[in-house]
Amino acid sequence: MSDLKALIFDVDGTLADTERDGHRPAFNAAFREMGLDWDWTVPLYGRLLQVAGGKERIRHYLDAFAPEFTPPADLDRFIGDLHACKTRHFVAMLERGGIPLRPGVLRLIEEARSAGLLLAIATTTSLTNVESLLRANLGEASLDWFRVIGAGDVVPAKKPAPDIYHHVLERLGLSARDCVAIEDSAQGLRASRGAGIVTVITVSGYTVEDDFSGAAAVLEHLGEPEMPGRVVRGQGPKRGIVDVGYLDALLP
Ligand code: XBP
Ligand code: MG
Repeated sequence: MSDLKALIFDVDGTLADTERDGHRPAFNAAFREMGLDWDWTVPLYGRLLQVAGGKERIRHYLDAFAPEFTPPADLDRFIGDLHACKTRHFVAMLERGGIPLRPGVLRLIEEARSAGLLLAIATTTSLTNVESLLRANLGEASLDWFRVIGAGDVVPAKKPAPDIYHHVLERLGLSARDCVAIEDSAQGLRASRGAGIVTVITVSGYTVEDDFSGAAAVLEHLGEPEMPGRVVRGQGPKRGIVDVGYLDALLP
């Protein structure tokens, strides 16, 4: 192994399939708690996912799907409170162990750590959600496995803007060619490619139909010895298992 120095993981759809059965019901629980008769169904949520960021997604919903809603005087405050309520519901769901990691995630993280690679996270979701997901699935100590966790509002522009990846590279002290990113969505791919990072896609529930032009490979998931991942497009790993050697070989 030679050039690869760090793996940068997206969270939602990559570390875990969080959108349909995690974030969406958490939003709906928050709507109920705040006395709103909104219901984000599975298909509607798929359309709302075109906008990255929970707060931004609520605002988009109001603009595009709830014209009859009379917004309160302080809309920013209202959206902020509603999103904070949603985050509480999402974290409670994680703490109940409701959202496991996707196939191959823990295996690859452990392999990368033993190989001396740096680990980082570049996500649109909030830091609270990231820490709760890691804590619930990997234990408290796992938070220290990641040299950098770039999340949520730490950057001005969310995916597909490359800001969060630039932020993570800067904090890692590395350049794009030292890293490989693992993403699940076209938005995420545009962000990582916008920062010049070689990117592997593991498609998730809502992103199967996305345009993954520019991805080094598009895979079903990272694979396990007993559950190899199918190759959707591009040069897949041997035996359907993404390992450090395969990722290193993707670097120019
Ligand atoms: C995906 C997102 C997030 C989540 C909701 O993040 O767009 O906004 O849908 O999380 P990722 P918040 O970059 O990890 O794929 O409500 O915390 O924004
Ligand atoms: Mg994602």
